[in-house]
Amino acid sequence: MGVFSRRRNELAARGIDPARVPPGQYVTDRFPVLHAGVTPTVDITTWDFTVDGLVADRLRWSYDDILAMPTVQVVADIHCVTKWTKLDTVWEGVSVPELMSRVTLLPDATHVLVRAEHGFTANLALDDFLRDDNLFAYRFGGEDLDPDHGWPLRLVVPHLYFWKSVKWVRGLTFLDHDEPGFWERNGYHMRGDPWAEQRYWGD
Ligand SMILES: Nc1nc2c(c(=O)[nH]1)N[C@H]1C(S)=C(S)[C@@H](COP(=O)(O)O)O[C@H]1N2
Ligand SMILES: [Mo]
Repeated sequence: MGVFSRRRNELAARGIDPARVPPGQYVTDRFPVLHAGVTPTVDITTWDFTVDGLVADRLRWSYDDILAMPTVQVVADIHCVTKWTKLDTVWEGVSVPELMSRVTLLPDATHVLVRAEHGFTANLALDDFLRDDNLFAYRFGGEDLDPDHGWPLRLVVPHLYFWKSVKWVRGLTFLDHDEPGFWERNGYHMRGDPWAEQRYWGD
């Protein structure tokens, strides 16, 4: 029996539909913590979220402004480039389309650079960013998001590898071109589709 059919049989024996697991991934119930640098200490009273670049008006929201926006719950499978997949994760927060309904993009905008604490960034094409399943999450599994997993606010982009799901997010810069973010400058793929195994440069 080949490695692929063995893997499919193992997943099926655990009651997992193999069609939910992208190539090269294994399923875990754990929730590993992975990031560059240290978990930031956040003062929520001075915390802000800013929107700039190719927008009609720059915007600045406080944490209370974010909490006052309508909430959504998203159940998503997440896929890390280090090969773990976690199924049925439950997130709550503000959907990207909901937040973006307050932003007027200029016609030239094609990409967004998501900005986070410590100068961390990740790039997304607008087609990948403006999706109904994407959200700015502040709750996970029915509880406040753990600081190690991105509290006070984390972008979740379920259809791409998890490094695009920026923890400790602080804002958005809209661009008329693609620009690599932190991990993308360090060898990770510009897009990161797990179903196409877009892990690293040249994939
Ligand atoms: N701000 C920030 N967000 C980040 C990262 C980071 O280094 N800084 N790493 C990314 C990577 S590579 C992964 S795999 C996931 C890990 O999220 P987790 O620690 O909640 O599992 O966070 C992503 N978001
Ligand atoms: Mo990662």
